[in-house]
Amino acid sequence: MKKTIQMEELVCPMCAQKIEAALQKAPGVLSATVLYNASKAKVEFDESRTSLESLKEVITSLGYVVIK
Ligand SMILES: [Cu+2]
Repeated sequence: MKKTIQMEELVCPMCAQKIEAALQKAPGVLSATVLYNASKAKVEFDESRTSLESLKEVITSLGYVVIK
């Protein structure tokens, strides 16, 4: 399943890299790309192993705000 997570505006490209690395390490994630300019995370995941909500939690646990 592929989903896009919209975050509040990212402060710098390092934020995007940090979120991307954390998502890539999360269980069940097949691929993750964070677009710094758009403040969006594109994630492809195995829905039998994780959920969109869990992935949003990965982002919020790093201190970033998920809009939708
Ligand atoms: Cu930053």
